[in-house]
Amino acid sequence: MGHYKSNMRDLHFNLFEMYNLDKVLESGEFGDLDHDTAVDMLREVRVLAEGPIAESFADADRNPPIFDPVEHAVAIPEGFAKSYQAFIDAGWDKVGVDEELGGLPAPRSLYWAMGEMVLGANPPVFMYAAGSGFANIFYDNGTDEQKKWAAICADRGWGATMVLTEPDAGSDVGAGTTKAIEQEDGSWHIEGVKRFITSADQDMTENIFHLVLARPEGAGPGTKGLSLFFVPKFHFDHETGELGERNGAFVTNVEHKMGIKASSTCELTFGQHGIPAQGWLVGETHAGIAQMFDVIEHARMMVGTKAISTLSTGYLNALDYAKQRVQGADLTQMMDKAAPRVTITHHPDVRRSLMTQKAYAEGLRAVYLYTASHQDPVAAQIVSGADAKMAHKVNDLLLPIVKGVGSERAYEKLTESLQTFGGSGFLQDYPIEQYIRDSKIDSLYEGTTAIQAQDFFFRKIIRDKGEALAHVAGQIQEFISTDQVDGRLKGERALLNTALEDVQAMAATLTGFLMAAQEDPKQLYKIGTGSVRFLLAIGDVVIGWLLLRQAEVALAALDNGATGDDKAFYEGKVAVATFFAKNMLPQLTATRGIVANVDNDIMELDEAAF
Ligand code: ST9
Ligand code: FAD
Repeated sequence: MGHYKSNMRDLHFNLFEMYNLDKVLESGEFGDLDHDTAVDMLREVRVLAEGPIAESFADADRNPPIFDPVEHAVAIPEGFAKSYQAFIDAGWDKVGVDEELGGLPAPRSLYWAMGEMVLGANPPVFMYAAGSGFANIFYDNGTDEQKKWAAICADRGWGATMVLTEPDAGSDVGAGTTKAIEQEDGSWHIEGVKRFITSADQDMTENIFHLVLARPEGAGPGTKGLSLFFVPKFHFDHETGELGERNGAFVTNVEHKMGIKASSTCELTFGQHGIPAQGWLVGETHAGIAQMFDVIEHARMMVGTKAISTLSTGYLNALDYAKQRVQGADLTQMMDKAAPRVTITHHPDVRRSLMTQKAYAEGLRAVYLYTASHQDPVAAQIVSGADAKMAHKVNDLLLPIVKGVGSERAYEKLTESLQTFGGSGFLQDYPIEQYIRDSKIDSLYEGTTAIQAQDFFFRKIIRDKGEALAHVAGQIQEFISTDQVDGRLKGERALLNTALEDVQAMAATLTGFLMAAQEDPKQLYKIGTGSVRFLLAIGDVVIGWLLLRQAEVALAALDNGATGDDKAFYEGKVAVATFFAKNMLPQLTATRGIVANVDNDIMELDEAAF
């Protein structure tokens, strides 16, 4: 048995019992794809994820890709390449991709549920295999001519990258200085050095195409002055795809990292090795940052799902261990030194920890799948009654929660998974230490948590005039006031109601600071100080709400006489929702007080005093 433990029962529960995937499929929006096929797909991906994909997880961590600075080439370890190939050979990289590119359209909830398993088993496999997805975005944004190139990229299985970051332009992408110089033939030469580029070289695909943000000569400052360029590693015949000369984009370093070592993180240098780095303006329009955000939105969803999946397998590994590890006597027999020894699942603190892990793993799964359901208008209508415009806004609103809250909570609660193992958790004999190292990146790349929190407040709430937030809050309110289980979750509903009021009060406080900033700009600091707390607090409300909705579905199933494994599963659903409501939601009242009392003391403090 490999390291990765999927949670197929919970995936099925979310997809079919919560979010009505059957009705989404019956809409006909996804062709012939029906219930049985969807179930088969999930099963097949699970087998692959738990087997060949997971197989190289530890080995590629201990023996990561090797960089050859002379050839500017990255060699991927053989075991990992096999895992990657198993995924590609089965054609899973084409799911969710347009038919024009040889893909199989699928509901986003199904796509991300399958993605969860790959991302939990061996995340870099999913990342290296994203070429067809990138080609789809290139296709959507490209000219008619470029659409043909996109089809070639997907058909020939080329790798792909998103190229934004520079040494002095990380969170602040608009500080980028990489230049683009227009050529007489309509193409461009790119010059500059990009940093931290995932998958910028590998030896598993014959070619790689880079989607690069660069500033055309004379363009203005900031992100709005950036344009998006298609820059292949090898030139190719634009009709047949046949490879030509090497283009002038070379990997000049590969980073040594804390985790996800199998994923090559590269410095990528354009036009400084005697060969120009030739690129083509995507769509022939200078709308680089908006186009790149088409990629970023997918990548943020991916990062959150990766983190959540890692927490889930961390929890399930911890649970298995806890059921077997015998240590100490039952607390009620603590004075009897001869009392029988018990498995650690008998200890209240281990149960508290396991239930905390379960709550966030399953709660966050519910959040990412709810979000995914708003990535298809047909599904959004079924899941929340949102029309296409509102579905788009709800997805926008929830992405910082999936990414920001998902990554923070997963990393935090994975330390609980490790703690469950005691000292053994610290060893490389178990996967948890690697899970922790591998998941730390999730709160960093694709926009740090601070950036997610600001995006959430300024763009997704204020700029949206609170419309998407009101839609989701309306759903929560409706749940609070519509009891379908004869008062059995009455106390929990009351706790959710208080928590909702708490975050609404926080939103009002932060909005108040924004208004006050018109007179006194320093009031904005208070938003900056409170915004991550606010994001995490809203995350808890959404998690608490979805867990309670799950509990309601579970209670109905129990009332209908569920037995055996199903009975245990549904009882677990009720227990975890109740636990979350009682143990996590009340903390938001304290956070509300903290946010209300935010001041500028730390901003006024002399740096020397830190
Ligand atoms: C990275 C990659 O870290 C890590 C992993 C790579 C793995 C690769 C594999 C990925 C697989 C997944 C993809 C598969 C594809 C599958 C497809 C299947 C079909 N939403 O606020 P302003 C835009 S990469 C949308 O003034 P500043 C918008 O156009 C590095 N758009 O920003 C806006 O204009 P307007 C990641 C947004 O102050 C314009 O930007 N790096 C959003 O100029 C300007 O907005 C980062 O993420 C949004 N939320 O710049 C950087 N926000 O307002 C983090 C902005 O007119 N930093 N736009 O609409 C930030 O995000 C900053 O906030 C900033 C600020 C750069 C945007
Ligand atoms: P900085 O921006 O310097 O941030 C440092 C700290 O300051 C952070 O805590 C941050 O939250 C805080 N901070 C910065 N600005 C603000 C602000 N305005 N308000 C509040 N706090 C702020 N990039 C790509 O383009 N493509 C890739 O494929 C890619 N892959 C990556 C893979 C790995 C393994 C890594 C480590 C990075 C990758 N990146 C990639 C880059 C990644 O997106 C950046 O590291 C990230 O956006 C943060 O930028 P930075 O590292 O420069 O940190």
